[in-house]
Amino acid sequence: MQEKLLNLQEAALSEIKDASSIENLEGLRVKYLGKKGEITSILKEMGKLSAEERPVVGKVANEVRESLEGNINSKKEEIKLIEKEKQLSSEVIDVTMPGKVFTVGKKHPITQIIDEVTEIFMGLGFSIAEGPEVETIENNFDALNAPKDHPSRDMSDTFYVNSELLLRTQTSPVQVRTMKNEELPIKVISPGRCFRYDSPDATHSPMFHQIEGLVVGKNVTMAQLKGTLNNFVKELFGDQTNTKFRPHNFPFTEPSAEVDVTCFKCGGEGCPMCKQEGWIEILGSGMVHPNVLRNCGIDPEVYSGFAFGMGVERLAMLKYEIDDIRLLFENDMRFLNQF
Ligand code: 2NL
Repeated sequence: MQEKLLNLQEAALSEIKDASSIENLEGLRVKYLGKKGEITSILKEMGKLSAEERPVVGKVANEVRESLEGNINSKKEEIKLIEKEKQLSSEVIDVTMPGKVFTVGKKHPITQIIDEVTEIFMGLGFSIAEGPEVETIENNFDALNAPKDHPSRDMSDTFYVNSELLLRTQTSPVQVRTMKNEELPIKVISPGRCFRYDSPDATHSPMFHQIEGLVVGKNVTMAQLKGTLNNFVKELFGDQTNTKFRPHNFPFTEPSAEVDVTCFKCGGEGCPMCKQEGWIEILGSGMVHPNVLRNCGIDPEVYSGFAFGMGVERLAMLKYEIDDIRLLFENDMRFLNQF
């Protein structure tokens, strides 16, 4: 029996030595040391031994058990260590590798101009009004005193959505909404996107931006319009900038004027930028037509107002000397990053 135990020990130790996983070792523990294991079954035969042999075999059996237990445990530690090292080497971080480059974005030049202009008018006491890009024909044309046969109403000039709705062709419907819904006095500017059925070329885009302004109250005058716009252009283009008001015609204002500013490139001397005129046109303006006030529920006998409007793309093209409006909407970062 002693020999049986020693053979068993030899076989077990060799199996333990070759074990490759914790589960493997657990299987060996059950096989040799478990309740139904091989040592137990040998010990069950102890009854057949003489009284002298029994303690000797018992001692050997205990030694075999202890040696197997010890070997299984130390092999277990060894496997744990190897697995840990494997994991560590597979999770290694190369701290010398270059990081991902995050590019910092910037405002689109159109947004820059809108922010700059609205900032100036906020400084003059205006608040910002916004409205939907899909508008009613009423707010976009009728309320603004546009004659029923005005060419801008044509299907070929305006994007109609259905018989009542269209894509706004200017931001004035925002001010119409303000006059219809808000308390007087009103002092707002409305920056936003507009749409006209134009084929794109160097100076036209079917989608563009406008900033319009509106002041309505008691005793609002053309002198205040001129003062406001003089303040504005001096802040935008510099203190030496002057304005020139030229008579014009808009359906929604009477009288109406187009506004030129001193050429900011040559200071008025005449240069290619201003086509040798010394002046550059940047705005349309006028006193709000009495019909418009009436259409918006305001009594023109009691109240008056001035209004103005400018094209944001035109301002951006002048300021940054861009010669093709389409460049602004191609979203080529090499172009946009210049501003
Ligand atoms: C231009 C001319 C203009 C207005 C816009 C306006 C709005 C209301 C009533 C009266 Cl609600 N007028 N807006 C007035 C004059 C000129 O814009 O050349 N824009 C690019």
